[in-house]
Amino acid sequence: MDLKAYLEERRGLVNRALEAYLPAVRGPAFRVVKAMHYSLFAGGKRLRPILCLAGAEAVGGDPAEVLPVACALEMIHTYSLIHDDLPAMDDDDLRRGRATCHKEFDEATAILAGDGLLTAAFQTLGEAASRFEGRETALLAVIELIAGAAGYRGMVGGQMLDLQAEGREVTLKELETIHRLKTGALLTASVRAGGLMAGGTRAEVTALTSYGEKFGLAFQVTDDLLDVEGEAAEMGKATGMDARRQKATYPGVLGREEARVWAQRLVETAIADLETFGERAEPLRAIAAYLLVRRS
Ligand code: GRG
Repeated sequence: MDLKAYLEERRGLVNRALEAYLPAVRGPAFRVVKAMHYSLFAGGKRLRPILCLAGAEAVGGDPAEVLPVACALEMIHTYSLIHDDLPAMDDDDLRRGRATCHKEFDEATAILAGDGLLTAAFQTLGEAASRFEGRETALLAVIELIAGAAGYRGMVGGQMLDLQAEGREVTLKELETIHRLKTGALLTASVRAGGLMAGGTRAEVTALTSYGEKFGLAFQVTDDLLDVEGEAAEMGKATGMDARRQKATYPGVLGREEARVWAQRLVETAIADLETFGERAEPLRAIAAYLLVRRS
């Protein structure tokens, strides 16, 4: 399949929906909404929403129908990047090729923009109830799933562990726990939510979850490799930061070559999880394979 064309089409779909779900930049709290727009429309890959649409497609659903869920996932992801870049966390100046939110606005506005996006995500999910008439139970399950993946048992917990691990040696097992929570949980929830919302069977949703878990780890291994080997201009952020912050990484623990082999194995096993879906999972297969060649 033509993955580039597929991703472009999906990105367009998601971006138009995000424009519709986010409040217009006006009103008394103009400044915080402007900061939310600034970070959300800074040109991210839209990987989580695209995984959500592809999860729906794999179980035979209409991807357009799950757009509110897909957009909520991107809002949560963008909030996490804004907060991650703050001086109290990673203290980064560059994100998605432009100044980070706190650099462009100020720290307080960036904190509020993150809070605004996180809450807008759940508002978007709540407001979507009228679209999912008869499927309210699935929507509630998806809301619970996303809250769990984003919260202290998922991304927030992983971020805590990651910060605590800075400057000390970690085992491979610890590293895996950090990344399963910090990045893997929301990626897995994305593809699972698409399958759940589109009416996938229990077996299908289990297969998508297993794919998502391996995909999440492979994403992190390749992200770590890009931090060592990638070009800052292509990445839209500074590289070499993990070493500077004394962060534990896969290339650091395994060595670059073994990390590459590990990513390859994860991608292969993720793709093997999709056997039951046939042709309909072709986008999920192609997206997983793309992890091994991505440059941003
Ligand atoms: C602040 C609660 C809280 C959590 C932050 C996701 C995260 C947790 C931190 C981001 C730090 C980081 C760079 C992690 C590596 C993996 C990652 C999430 C990369 C960015 O995701 P992409 O590549 O970004 O999907 P785009 O910009 O394309 O959306």
